[in-house]
Amino acid sequence: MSRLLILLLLIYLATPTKLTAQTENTDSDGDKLWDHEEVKWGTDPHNPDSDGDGYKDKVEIINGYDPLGSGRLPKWIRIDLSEQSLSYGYGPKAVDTFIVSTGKRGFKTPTGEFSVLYKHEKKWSATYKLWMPYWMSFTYQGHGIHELPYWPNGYREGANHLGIPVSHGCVRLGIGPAQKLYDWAEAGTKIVVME
Ligand SMILES: [Ca+2]
Ligand SMILES: [Ca+2]
Ligand SMILES: [Ca+2]
Repeated sequence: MSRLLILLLLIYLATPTKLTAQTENTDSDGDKLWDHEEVKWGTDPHNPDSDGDGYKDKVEIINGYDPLGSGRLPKWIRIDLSEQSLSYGYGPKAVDTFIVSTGKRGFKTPTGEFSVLYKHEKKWSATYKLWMPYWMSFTYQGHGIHELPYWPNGYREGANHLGIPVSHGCVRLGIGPAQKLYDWAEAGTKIVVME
């Protein structure tokens, strides 16, 4: 073999992108979680059922259970005021991200750690005389997450307000995402509101 061929072979073998591509497409234990995903979750890439409870790692994860022990993975909702976005997930997994509208100047949505206090499919705001569908309360001062509100005459807050902080402190979600989050979250789900 010529020197050039040997050199090319060495470069080929030493190329890191090639190595990355290999681990990304490897599922050593056949549990349908790639090896690099197992690293992220902390599960054993050489054992399809890391905690030995009879359920495969991937099966536990897609159903929201802890692949490394008993019980469910903790659910979380994260609201980013500067990004005007809401993400949610469980354990290290982010499920989805939605655009929101949070509190305007003087009505800023409070930052910190909260949890879903209670849910109500269609809550009436006595203060503002409007309906707030898919309501999830997270403070005792009346802050909640809900769908774009609408008035008794049927007029609905415009979706063009999403991405702009124009609410009275609540976190407004679009039609579709609001119900999706409402159906997924439960009383006690952790909520973090950050700047
Ligand atoms: Ca695997
Ligand atoms: Ca595994
Ligand atoms: Ca298991």
